[in-house]
Order: sequence, then C-alpha cells, then structure tokens
Amino acid sequence: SIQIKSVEESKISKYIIEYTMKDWLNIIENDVVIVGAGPSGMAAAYYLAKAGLKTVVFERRLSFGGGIGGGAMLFHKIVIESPADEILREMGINLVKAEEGVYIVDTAEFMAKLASSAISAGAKIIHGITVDDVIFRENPLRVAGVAVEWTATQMAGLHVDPIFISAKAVVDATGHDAEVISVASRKIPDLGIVIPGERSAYSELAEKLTVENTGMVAPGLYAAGMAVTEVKNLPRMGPIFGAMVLSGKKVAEDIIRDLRN
Ligand code: 48F
Repeated sequence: SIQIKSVEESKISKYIIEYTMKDWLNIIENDVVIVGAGPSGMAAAYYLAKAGLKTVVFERRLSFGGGIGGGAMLFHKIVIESPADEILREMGINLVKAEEGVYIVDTAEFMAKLASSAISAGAKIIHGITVDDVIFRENPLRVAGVAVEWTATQMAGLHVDPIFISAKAVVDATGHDAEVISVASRKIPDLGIVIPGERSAYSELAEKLTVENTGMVAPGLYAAGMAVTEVKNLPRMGPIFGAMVLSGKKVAEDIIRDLRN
C-alpha cells in the first residue's frame, strides 16, 4: 500500500510561516517592484528576471493574468499581432495563424505560460497584496519603493498601516486605472505627473502608441500596459494583446538600461 509521510498540523504551520518569512525578508529590498500580474507586468517580470535583476510582482488578486482571463466579453480567445508573436513563441505559447502576422491565443494558456515563464526566469509573484502608496526621496526627487497591504485587510476596511518595500524601479502595470502613478501624482505633486486619462477605442493607433510611450514617468517610476494609455491620453485597443507584452518587454529594457547607467 502507499506510504504517505505523516506531518503534524503544527509542523505544517511552522514550515509555512518560516518559509514565508524568509521570502518576505528577501523581498523587502529589490531592484524592481512590478505592480500587477497582468500581461504587461508578467512580460516585464520575465525580461527583468532573465537579465538577472531581482524582481518581485505584487498582485491584488489570487490569480494571474489581469484582463486576459475575461478575454473579450468572456470569449476565451484573444488576438496577438506581430512582432509580439515572437515573445509568445519564446514562452512556448501556441499561436493559431488567422492571417499573415495575426494570431489567435487561448486565454488560459496565455495566462498560465506567461506566469510560468516569469517565475522560471526568477521573478517572485506574490498574490493577495495591494500596493496603495509609494515611498519617495528628495535630492534627487524620486520614487524609491512601495507601500503594501493585504488585499483582504483593504476589503475589510480595517485601519492597518502598510509595510514598505524598497526598489530601484517601480513599474505601474495595474491596467486602466494606473493606480500607482495616480497615487504618486496626487501625493507627490513635485513629480509633475498629470493624468489626462484614456481615450476611446482606436486599436491600430493604440497598439503602436502604447508601446512607444511605455517607460519612465518620473524618476524611479515607470508605466507599462494600459497604465500607459491612462497617463499619456492614448486610445484603448480592446482584446488585442500584442502591445501589452511588447510594452512589458520595453519597460524591462528601459529599466535594465537605466539601472546600468
Ligand atoms: O488590467 P491588466 O490586465 O493590465 P495590463 O497588463 O493589460 C491590460 C489588458 O488586460 C486589457 C487590455 C488590453 O487590450 O485592455 O485590459 O495593462 O492587469 C492589471 C493587474 O494589476 C492588478 C489587477 O488585479 C490586475 O491583475 N492590480 C491593479 N491595481 C493593483 C493591482 C494594486 N494597487 N496593487 C496590486 N495589484
């Protein structure tokens, strides 16, 4: 018969607490903090970790993928256009060619393999954590990290102070609301960030402009994915995801360049 190793309840708890705390002590200081495990955040995490930068992703929900899972109106396919297909191929994601340079991808596979690629490259993804503020420094003025809280604590409306996590670069990959950049814009006006908001759909234009406008919005603070459209007053594009992964790749390349200088 099968021999199952016996482990007492208290020992299970002890191991969980011990190893969680080891991880938390390790992620208190980072090269890069990415906020949001959507397509842009996970693509950024993959390229940053692959380049050897210590990268942690904080995700509010208990899942990966952000807006991928909902597809378009809950249909489980999304569209990817070239050259983003090269990134998906690198991650082993199956693409079905609809026409030259246009591919169809399954949402479940896209989410799972993006996350798996980022984790295998060495990025740490922590679920159930909401970033609700940043840390800043003067002389020179810059963003130097984030404040994090359990999502559950926030949902309960409890008055609990956050803990602080330092980073040389913080990436807002929170999607349409650009939550981290919004809070920095409101609470550190000297950064001079103005958020005009996103425009209505114009997919062809939006894809190109989102990638081109990806990057630093203030020293230490970067935008990727739909956060870029919110901050730069760009149109939305709907369920075509090429720009999201290309934006993640571009923000990673910018940060790698900036941290090496
Ligand atoms: O929204 P989301 O998928 O962002 P994205 O990478 O991709 C956008 C597309 O999914 C889609 C689109 C493309 O055509 O329009 O919308 O720009 O993922 C954002 C993730 O960030 C988490 C949120 O739960 C989601 O998984 N998030 C948002 N705010 C916070 C956060 C926060 N303050 N702290 C932690 N996580």
